[in-house]
Amino acid sequence: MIREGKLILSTQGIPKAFVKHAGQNPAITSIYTADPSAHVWDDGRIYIYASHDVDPPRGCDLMDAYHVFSSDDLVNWVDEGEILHSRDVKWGRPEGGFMWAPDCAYKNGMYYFYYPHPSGSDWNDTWKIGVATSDKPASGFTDQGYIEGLGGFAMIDPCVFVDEDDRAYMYYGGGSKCQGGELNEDMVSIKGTMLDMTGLEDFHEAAWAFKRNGLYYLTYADNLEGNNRMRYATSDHPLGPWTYRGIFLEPTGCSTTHGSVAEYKGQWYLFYHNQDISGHGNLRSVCIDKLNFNEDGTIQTVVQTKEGFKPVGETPVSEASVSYPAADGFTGGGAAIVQTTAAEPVVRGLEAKGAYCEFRQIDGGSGGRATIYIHYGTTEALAKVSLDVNGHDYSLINAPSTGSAELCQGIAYFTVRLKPGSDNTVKLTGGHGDIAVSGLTLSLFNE
Ligand code: FUB
Repeated sequence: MIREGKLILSTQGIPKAFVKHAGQNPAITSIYTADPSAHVWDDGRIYIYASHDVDPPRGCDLMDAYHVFSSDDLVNWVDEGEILHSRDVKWGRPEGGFMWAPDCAYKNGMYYFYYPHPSGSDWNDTWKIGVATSDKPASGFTDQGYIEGLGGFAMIDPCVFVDEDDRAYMYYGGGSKCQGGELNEDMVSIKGTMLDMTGLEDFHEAAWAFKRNGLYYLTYADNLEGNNRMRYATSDHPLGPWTYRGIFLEPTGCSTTHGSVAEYKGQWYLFYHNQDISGHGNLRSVCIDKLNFNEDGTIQTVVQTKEGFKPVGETPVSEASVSYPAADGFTGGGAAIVQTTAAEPVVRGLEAKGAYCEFRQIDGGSGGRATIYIHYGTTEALAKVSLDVNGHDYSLINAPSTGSAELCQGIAYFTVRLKPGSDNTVKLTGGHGDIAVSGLTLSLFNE
């Protein structure tokens, strides 16, 4: 691998060599993501606000932070990085975690990020709906506290729908109860009181509202034991009463189900999660499939595909990137840089616990967000490496099989924060399967 020119300065570009020309499900694989809320904003891009399942799993209590992903073609997704962590929530549960299914809305030049989080150690009885705001869709969010005056039941899974007349409505609920209400102009308080949403059959959680051809839709997860499905209801009014319409997503194989619906470039899609990569109900992955309607507005059962679909537009390409080949790395703990029969040296031995490869003097430009692309190869169904940047333990990164541990044709990526200048160290630690790494490519955001 050769170092190519200057650092990437595009916010949304993807290094050309990594642009995918075919889709797949799950659509996001490098980290575990769940509860996708998809929105198309004025810049023409589509954004997914997702929750993050922490690996190794324990339960939904460990869920710590939210990542945003953006795309122009629904196949190539930019990891915009973490936008909020439970440690940033001053009013939140002291033990952290429990950052469950979120949503985002835009109004008057501001993005409002809504998320459910307990305010006390007794998590089940202290749910609140927090709000963080930013003037940008995928960075710069600051927590503003929680919406006052709500409560009395499982207040999870907020969804905010802004109607064509600019009035905004919030829905939430779990434990078989769904409520909705209108938000005030400030987007952080409720006009009057929340109302029970009537007419839904077998509501469990995961409310999502949208409008198509003047008809309002409310979708949600049902209570099917161990295998929730998605159902929906329609109404002529944003707050009902609702008419139940049926099931449109059959079990995905995951005990929870959670979805959102958005139209992008003339086609409607369902964003949902399954557990296909991990086989574990607390390590979920976002999927995208087409959502089709009948003439009368009813929704056809979604066909869950492995192959997804072709890109639906052009993906901006980054013209410059910086690559750090394995030969530049410093290894230890049993890892070593070896010359293979393939063209480039690779780091091997990463299967040993504690084995690592460190890339030093990484140029962070003027500092800020940077996507780290890891070039890897593995014959394991799912290998992993642990990513540490400047001493901060970011995450285990998934590396699904590429069919070869010598040719490093796989790419796994994650967005981190770098310091200005070149005093940055990226460390990959193994111990999670036999994986070869041929280097990193770095893409700086233009903040
Ligand atoms: O991800 C945590 C919880 O699981 C969500 O809030 C629910 O909708 C279910 O997906």
